[in-house]
Amino acid sequence: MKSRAAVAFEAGKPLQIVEIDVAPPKAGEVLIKIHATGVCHTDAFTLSGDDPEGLFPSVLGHEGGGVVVEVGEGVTSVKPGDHVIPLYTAECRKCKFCLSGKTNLCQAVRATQGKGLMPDGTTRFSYNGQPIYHYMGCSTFSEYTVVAEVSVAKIDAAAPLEKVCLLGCGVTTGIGATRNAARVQAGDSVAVFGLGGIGLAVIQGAKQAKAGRIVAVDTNPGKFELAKSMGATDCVNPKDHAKPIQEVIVDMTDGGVDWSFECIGNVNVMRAALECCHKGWGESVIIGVAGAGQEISTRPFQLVTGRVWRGTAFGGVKGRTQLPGMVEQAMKGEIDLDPFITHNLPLESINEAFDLMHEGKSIRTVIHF
Ligand code: NAD
Ligand code: AHE
Ligand code: ZN
Repeated sequence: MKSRAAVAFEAGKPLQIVEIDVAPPKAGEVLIKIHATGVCHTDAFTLSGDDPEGLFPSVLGHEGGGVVVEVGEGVTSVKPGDHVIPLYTAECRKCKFCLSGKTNLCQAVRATQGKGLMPDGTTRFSYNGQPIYHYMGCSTFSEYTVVAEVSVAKIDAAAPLEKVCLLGCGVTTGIGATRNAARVQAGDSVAVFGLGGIGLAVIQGAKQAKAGRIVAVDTNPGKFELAKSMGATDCVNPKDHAKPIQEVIVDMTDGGVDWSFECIGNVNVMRAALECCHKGWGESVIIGVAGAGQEISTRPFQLVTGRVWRGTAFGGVKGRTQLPGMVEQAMKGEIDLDPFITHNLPLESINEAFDLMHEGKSIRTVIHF
């Protein structure tokens, strides 16, 4: 079938809105009509050319909501008409990772997903007869997309897709990080580096956990008002201080925070986030994605003296099992999606969403098809 899509033909170039061909779902696959999708910084990261797994031409996007149109042979968990969120972290419930009970990082389709292909090693997308790659197993910047059955979370059909699409990545990642990677408890102190969709979701998760102090850090003070309204108790701009930001936070918090979260993808900030943690027990969670070839460093003494460095993908959330419950929480108002949606645009204007993100003007732009 024909599908309007924003195609990334080349790294560093704007997306092009074209009509692509989408082949029917094969065995174990699901064809979805995407109703809305968020634009995450990871899409911009891959488009920039910094992603070692970035492939072109491809259909980016991984924060979508839609409705099942058709299922391939053997698909039993969803049917046409079901409302779904595509998952970049699949959940097969059979692999060593799923069965471990220790991680959400299902590996069932991860190898082919990283090559921009469906599990059988082929693509369902083409343009003028030339193959187009999939992205993160989702490719939500297309009116129609095909994903693996294990990469589909079925959600309540009454949930507004133009809002709960944000649970496909940003909001789930941030809130999940506070619940699963960290286990923020009432009264804990928290530092959040980077106040985009991810950092603000960490703040919302920390507030839900009744954290005592929530220190929000960003070099763009334009982000502070929203951060405060969502629960930040202190806002700090590293540019306002002569001292390294980790020292500023250690001084502010009687020796450092219980938990810190890096939500930028900057390896220097990752170091600061670790080093602002309290001696003996503070833990730092890396969420930001750093470019190819980048490495983190610190004095091993930081770890010897009890700080812990960890990281998380999709907030540690198992998508098929846990995402429907998070959608219910959003419907009950226990997760508030509204503050994240700063802009709404039609697919044709999707490049503006990238511009707004780069200019620091948006949190999430929701793209409507
Ligand atoms: P965003 O661009 O909306 O927000 C990033 C924020 O960081 C901005 O407010 C910016 O002003 C701020 N910032 C930039 N440099 C800074 C610095 N040196 N010091 C302090 N603040 C700084 O991005 P986002 O969509 O919120 O994504 C954040 C990061 O999380 C990205 O790296 C993205 O790829 C990653 N991410 C990871 C996961 C995961 O599962 N691990 C999921 C989603 C996104
Ligand atoms: N492909 C990159 C890494 C990109 C990355 O870390 N992706 C996160 C999700 S970001 C969502 O906005 C993730 O889930 N990682 C775990 C995984 O299995 O991909 C690289 O460095 O190669
Ligand atoms: Zn994302």
